[in-house]
Amino acid sequence: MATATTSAVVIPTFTGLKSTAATSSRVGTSTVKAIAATPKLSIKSSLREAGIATVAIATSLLLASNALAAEILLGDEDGGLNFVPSNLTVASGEKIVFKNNKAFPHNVIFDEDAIPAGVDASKISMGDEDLLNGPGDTYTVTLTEKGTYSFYCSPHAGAGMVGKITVT
Ligand SMILES: [Cu+2]
Repeated sequence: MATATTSAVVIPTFTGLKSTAATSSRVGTSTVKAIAATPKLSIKSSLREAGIATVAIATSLLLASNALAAEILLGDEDGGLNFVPSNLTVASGEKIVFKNNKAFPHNVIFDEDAIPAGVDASKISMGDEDLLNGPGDTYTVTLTEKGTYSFYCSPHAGAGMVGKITVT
């Protein structure tokens, strides 16, 4: 009985707190609504982002196929005196870009004794005295005659900086 009396006293205290409880439950309801709405929004926006990403990939593939350029780095990542790659096959007319990477200066000289007959080495080579001095400097050449072309970097040929391109 004593326990029942105690709880009867406690009840009015809870009633007095009702307004506070109602306020906090309203806050609670709106919080739940906000949480429920957020996933819908994020699903929509992630679908939109996925769409944009697909478009971006399609565009970059298009650009890559239009460019038709092969790249040969001058100097490997460790500063070694190498063309990277040193052996490359390209299609006739494909643009070949030699790009300064490490351990420059470098240049690109085609070996007049190791290119297809009838091709003038001086027309596809840099000058013997010409050097690519700056980072990222490039020399671009286009080879149309099919066959194999040997080339070297004149300052570093003795150290083994030589390469070969096959045009098909
Ligand atoms: Cu070199």
